[in-house]
Amino acid sequence: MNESGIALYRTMYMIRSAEKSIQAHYGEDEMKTPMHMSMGEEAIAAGVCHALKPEDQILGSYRSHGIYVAKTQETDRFFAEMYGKASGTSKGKAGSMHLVAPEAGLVCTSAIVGSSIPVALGFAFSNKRFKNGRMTAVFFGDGAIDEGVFWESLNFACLQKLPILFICEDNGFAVHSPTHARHGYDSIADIARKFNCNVLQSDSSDAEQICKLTKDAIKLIRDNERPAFLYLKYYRYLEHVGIGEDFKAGYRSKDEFEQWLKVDPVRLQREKVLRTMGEDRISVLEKGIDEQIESSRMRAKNAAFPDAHTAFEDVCI
Ligand SMILES: Cc1ncc(C[n+]2csc(CCOP(=O)(O)OP(=O)(O)O)c2C)c(N)n1
Repeated sequence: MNESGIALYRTMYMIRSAEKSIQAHYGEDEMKTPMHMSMGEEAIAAGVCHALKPEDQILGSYRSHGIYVAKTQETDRFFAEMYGKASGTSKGKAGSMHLVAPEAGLVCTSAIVGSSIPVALGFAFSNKRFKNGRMTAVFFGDGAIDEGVFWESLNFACLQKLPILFICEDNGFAVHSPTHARHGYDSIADIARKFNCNVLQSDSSDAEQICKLTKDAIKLIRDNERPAFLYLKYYRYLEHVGIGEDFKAGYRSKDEFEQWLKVDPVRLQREKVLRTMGEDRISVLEKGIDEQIESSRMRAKNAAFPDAHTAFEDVCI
């Protein structure tokens, strides 16, 4: 196992541990923000972010805990935002759906489906114009494909040959509506292929494979001077919004979930790392991360709320 395999496991474990901590404490009703959890999706967040350089930019949706942790590798400001505290990523005013970390390249995340996509185009356009070599990656769900802005943006990016990576994370549902009930075509990837862009796809939950695919996509973007579209499948473990399971809602089955659990991304990578690291060293690594998460959470819980007079600062009114 090389260093990058261990680094990928470290990142995925940190994402999972942070969300488990949210699950354990959300019921105390001190984190007031709605939660769109990333469990099941860790290989995409970690795989893509590890393939990017620190100066590269990413943008995402309201389901962005995974990409935040993967790109920043930090959890203090993350938990402070969950608790609505002044030390949070947006000074406690935005919550889980609007995480930002511009210093680490996380430009923005947004609650409005598809809305980060045209913003990403602006960054890619600027990068191309200033020839600074930075890559822009924008993450969105299959529901964003239903928005006209996705197709307009894909067209503009292809026309202008922008250095941009579109990442569609298809979990098969927009809230409870399955893809086949919303799309009058069979394959998003096939349609994207008709545009002048590089299309790559995978249904793997192996973070090393996703990382390799992303590196291939970036090379194609640079070599062909064309955007790339990564179409990736994963299974959302928890309800659309909230911290629990929703198999009783009747729109999907627990059997399906159990099939995906067999290829759980975090466990898959752990098994690979175990072969070279051994159980004792992995346990030390995991314990260190769990302690970091608990210390971030406690610091956030005990931190100060923003002053009332700051309510109208940093906002457009
Ligand atoms: C423009 C817009 N329309 C509708 C909604 C309501 N809405 C919130 S999440 C969601 C489903 C999006 O599904 P998908 O893009 O597949 O992302 P996932 O939640 O599966 O990660 C919808 C329709 C919204 N937030 N924004």
